[in-house]
Amino acid sequence: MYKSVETILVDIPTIRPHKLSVATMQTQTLVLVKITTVDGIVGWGEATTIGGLSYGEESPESVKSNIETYFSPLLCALGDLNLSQTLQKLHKAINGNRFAKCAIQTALLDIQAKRLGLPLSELLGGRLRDRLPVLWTLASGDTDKDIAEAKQMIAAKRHNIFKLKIGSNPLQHDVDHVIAIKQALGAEISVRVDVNRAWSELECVNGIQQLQDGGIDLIEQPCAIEQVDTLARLTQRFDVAIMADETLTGPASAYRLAKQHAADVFAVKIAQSGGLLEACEVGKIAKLAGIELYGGTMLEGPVGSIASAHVFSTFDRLAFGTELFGPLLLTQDILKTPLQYENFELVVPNSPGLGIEIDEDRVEQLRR
Ligand code: MUC
Ligand code: MG
Repeated sequence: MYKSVETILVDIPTIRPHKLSVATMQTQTLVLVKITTVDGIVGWGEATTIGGLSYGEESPESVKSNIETYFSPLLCALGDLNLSQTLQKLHKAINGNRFAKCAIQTALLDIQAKRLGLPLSELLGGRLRDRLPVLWTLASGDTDKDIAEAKQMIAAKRHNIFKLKIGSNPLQHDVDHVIAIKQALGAEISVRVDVNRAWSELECVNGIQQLQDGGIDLIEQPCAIEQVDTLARLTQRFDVAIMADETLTGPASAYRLAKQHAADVFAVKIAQSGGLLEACEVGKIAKLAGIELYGGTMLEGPVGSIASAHVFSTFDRLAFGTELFGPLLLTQDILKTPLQYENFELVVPNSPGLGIEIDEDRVEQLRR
């Protein structure tokens, strides 16, 4: 049923350096997966990560190699199985590799939705909204530049919620930077921080107290990935919402975090979850545990961002919005028609499958 599986690495410069505690990005490497069926339907998926191996456990190069060596031969040798049976075979044969699995699953769902003539969201139970609020990450590292960038985004009606990447400077420097931006933008504008696991528990207590007092409304992944007890103690201790990001690695991890109520909010990411269906499961677990949801990103290009949008469109509550701005951080587009960002929101496409059209000539020009 599947004729070919191709993995394409596309290096695209970012519009400005994007500074995280774990890496400074000047370029993003999109990891695109194209699956073609024997009867000629094409599906696309994406397994993009951040900063090589500094953020996640899979690199663009490892994803490409593993898909070519293991996933592709397996998929092309399968008989006429349905989607669940296909995914079950892959899961039985291949351990881990959540990003690669997500890209493959996205492409398979894109194919299936195109076959049925439905938007992908309708295969996930159906969308509850056609538009998603999208925040912007200020990560130039410079307070005045960040304030100017935020004001420009508000004036252009692109974004009115901002996340600041901190953790690479001394704590007080970072906290002062955040509070200066919050004060410049005013009470109406939501300002959040992502520490990307840089702080010890003592630093968390000091930093979060000041950020809470300064009107910041969300603290993302302040401590190390494995420090779940610390995350739980911070969640108990502070009124400001604490969010699990890197610590949350799919449904089993969501279940463990929920049992301990180790976070107020889950940053759901399709790649970290291991697929779109698994991201929906994470959403269900959060709902049952009374944990709020946020639609996260691995700074994917348009394929992963729109796949995520289809998932987030099905969530009952999305209290903290989304950060599906990845394509806007890139200097080049790979779509024939760009994604629609308007009025502080991203429009979830309505045509069959992912609802986007890849410009394959452009991809050919840009591929590594
Ligand atoms: C992360 O940790 O959330 C999302 C937005 C951004 O600027 O970086 C990513 C990763
Ligand atoms: Mg994060």
